[in-house]
Amino acid sequence: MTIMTISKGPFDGQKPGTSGLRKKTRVFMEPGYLECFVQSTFNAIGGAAGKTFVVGGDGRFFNKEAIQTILKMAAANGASKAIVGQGGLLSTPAVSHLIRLGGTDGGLVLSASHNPGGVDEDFGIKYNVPNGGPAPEQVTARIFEQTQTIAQYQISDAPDVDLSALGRQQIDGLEIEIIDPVAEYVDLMSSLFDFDKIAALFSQGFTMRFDAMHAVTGPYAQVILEERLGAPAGTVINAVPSEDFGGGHPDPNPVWAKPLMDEMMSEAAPDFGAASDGDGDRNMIVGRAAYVTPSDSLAVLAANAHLAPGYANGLAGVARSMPTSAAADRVAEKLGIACFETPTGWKFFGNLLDAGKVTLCGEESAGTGSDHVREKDGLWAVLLWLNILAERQQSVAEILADHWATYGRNYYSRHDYEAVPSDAANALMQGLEARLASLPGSTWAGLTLSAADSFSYTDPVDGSVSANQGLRLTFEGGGRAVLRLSGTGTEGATLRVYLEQYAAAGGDHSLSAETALAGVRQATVEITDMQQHIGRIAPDVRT
Ligand code: VG1
Ligand code: CO
Repeated sequence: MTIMTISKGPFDGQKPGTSGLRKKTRVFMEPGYLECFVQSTFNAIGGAAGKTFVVGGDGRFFNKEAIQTILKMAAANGASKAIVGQGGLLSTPAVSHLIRLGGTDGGLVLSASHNPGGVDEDFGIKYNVPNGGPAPEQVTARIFEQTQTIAQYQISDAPDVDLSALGRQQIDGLEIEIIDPVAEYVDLMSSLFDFDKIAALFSQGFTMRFDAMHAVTGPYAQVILEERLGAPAGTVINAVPSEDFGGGHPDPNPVWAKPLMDEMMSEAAPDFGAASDGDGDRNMIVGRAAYVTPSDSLAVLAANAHLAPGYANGLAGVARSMPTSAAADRVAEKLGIACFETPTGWKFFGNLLDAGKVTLCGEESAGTGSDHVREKDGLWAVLLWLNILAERQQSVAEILADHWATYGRNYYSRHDYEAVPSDAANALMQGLEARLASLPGSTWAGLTLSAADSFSYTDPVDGSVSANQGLRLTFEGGGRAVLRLSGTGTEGATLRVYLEQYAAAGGDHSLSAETALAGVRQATVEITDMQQHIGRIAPDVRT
């Protein structure tokens, strides 16, 4: 074992983000950088001695090298066991499940999620705690504290581990078990959903396209959809994980999954389309000529989850991140269950799930999940949709139309302004924040503000407070805009502007989102002095 000395903490100024640590890959490859984060994590949890960890990643460039480093550091820190996905692959929800299944001390996930991969793109690492979920703020704060003072790390001199061979190996007293990344996850899914019913749907001629986006869900989707549920070969496309995700962004939204969107809008569209992201925790749902926004998807799933065996007893409650539309709230109200509003990031759902207060959770950023794990879960959402489609024997478009007719429609879109100079983005946010109290009652682009505040969350379980979680502008007539800065970007600042407009049940639900949201958008551009602050009002990405 070698004790390496670090002269200067490489993390100066790096605060914990929405989801672990994300940086350019070359930064992670700098000597001592990854090591500093891993040692700080071990230190923050009272050391690794005697502990068991799950380790895996989404297969992006530097995944295998990072895993070798982590295993050698776990060995040198006295950990007793590491459970590793074969080839270094594990989806984020699979890691969460394995942590829970084995009662382990947590896991390390190598991924920058939906960000592109490659030597000049992004890499990331996050620590998940023993409940299977992302480290809560108290834990990420302790990791950050450690990075500020860390002076050395411990690493084994053992040769590289063979990540391709299933079974057990040893280095320096650390037992390493290489497992099939897919098997346990498939068992979990088959315990929640009616696989026979979904298989019958496929055998009736129901057609589907699942775009794995060259990322980690390819092997999972092939086993579940094609082998277990009998969907024809070719249902899953881009199924082999590649180090640079085929040169694309493994981000399941209409912009980055455009080939799938084009197919679903074409004459030859299959009945159902879906995609997942780099690490398999996000999902996109699209029917023939019917894109389902993530906020609507959460609401439809909440309204119909009881049709799947795993949720036949109904839901304890639902939770959504604050910028997610209020569509799920209307379903919760009708079901007579609680609806919680949390800050952005899955870590905030953990306590609610552990306490049994909620069963389903979702975020507008294409994340949906339930109490089966403590992460959002892309394939889970796809399978719940399939189970519902098999039970209702209706198209996605029919289910959506019926949903809006019952609950009304929350038109929704997120506008992202990327690589904004940090100073300019901060000035916009601070300028708006300073004026919040004076805004209610004022009118912008014909819309009157009824409320304006900065979202602060008090965790109903442990009472912890998370302030400054986004600025909210609420308009008379059912409009809302939310502004916040991304905590996962790696270049400058990303300003996210979330736009919503409610149209009541019985109203017109046939507008395009762009048309329905034009008023809220214009009012927001004016209130924030967007042009003056960041020099543009047109976003880079609209989802
Ligand atoms: C984004 C999303 C957020 C999500 C986070 C991690 O964060 O907005 O909803 O939880 O990414 O997603 P931000 O701070 O950039 O807005 V991912 O799929 O890590 O796994
Ligand atoms: Co992800």
